Amino acid sequence: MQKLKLAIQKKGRLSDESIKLINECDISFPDSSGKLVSAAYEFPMEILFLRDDDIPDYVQDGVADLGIVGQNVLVESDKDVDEVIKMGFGKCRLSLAVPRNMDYTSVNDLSQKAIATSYPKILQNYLDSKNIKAEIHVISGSVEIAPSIGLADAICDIVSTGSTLLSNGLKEVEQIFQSEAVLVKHKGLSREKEAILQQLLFRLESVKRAQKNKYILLNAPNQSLEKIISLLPGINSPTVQPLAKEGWSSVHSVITEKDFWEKIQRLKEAGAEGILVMPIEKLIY
Ligand code: PRT
Ligand code: ZN
Repeated sequence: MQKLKLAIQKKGRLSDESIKLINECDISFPDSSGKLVSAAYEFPMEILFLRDDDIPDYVQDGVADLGIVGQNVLVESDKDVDEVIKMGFGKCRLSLAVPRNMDYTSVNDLSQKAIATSYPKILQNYLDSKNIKAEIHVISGSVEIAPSIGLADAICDIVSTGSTLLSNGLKEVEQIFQSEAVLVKHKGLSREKEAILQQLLFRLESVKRAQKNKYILLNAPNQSLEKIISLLPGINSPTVQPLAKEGWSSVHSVITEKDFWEKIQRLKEAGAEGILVMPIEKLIY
């Protein structure tokens, strides 16, 4: 039987989350430390541990069938692979930043300036779209120090919290690209591998859906039941069971994480008591 080869980052910001998500799909594999490849137990899959920059290339060439990689790396690599799903982690943005004391009003201020980056293609596309000519200096690491050592007037780099920019005396002036980790696949997988991928996607979707939802249990006075149920638009209508206590019911439902605290507040105001909220492991429709 063929095995699906999934490439993930060996060591870095995407490694732990990638492994966690695979494990939550009930796919486990032996300790990977120091290894290049590890075969999963009880699922036809092998995990390849690579540098993130190599993943698009390996997937394009079919050395790996699938890969988990940041969209920033994927787009910059310009490789011919298919994006399958967004993974929901590794979120960041690629931004332009300038020294804090620079008078900046618009991106036109960067015309004829030197910009340091590890993402020359994405930056060039952005500058072209704004009709701006600037000089791009490609550097592979510590881009944020380029202005202070006189190497560039501005930088284009990954930003997450913004604290790296702050501590280097820079300010973020334009967000040019939003990124998160994505699952990519080789074009032209065999039918057998495509079938394994569908099994993997089924599990991934149910895990990701579960992460976005919570199981909620509460006690409601019967006279408020209608109001409380209207606040709980779950996947199905909520389960309502009478409590031993006269005039009260227990209500079970699934609610989304979005506006979670606001919903809880409204449930309380409607008379709900003993609200219990639990994580969901898998959610299958
Ligand atoms: O060794 P390998 O080549 O595999 O790893 P790497 O060092 O190239 O990548 P790594 O592990 O740093 O990042 C992997 C991926 O995580 C990136 O390609 C992004 O898709 C994603 N990601 C998410 C980030 C960040 N957040 C992030 N904050 N990648 C980098 N950063 C860096 C950024 O370069 C800057 O130096 O963090 C700093 C900014 O962070 P804040 O929080 O101070 O703004
Ligand atoms: Zn890298």
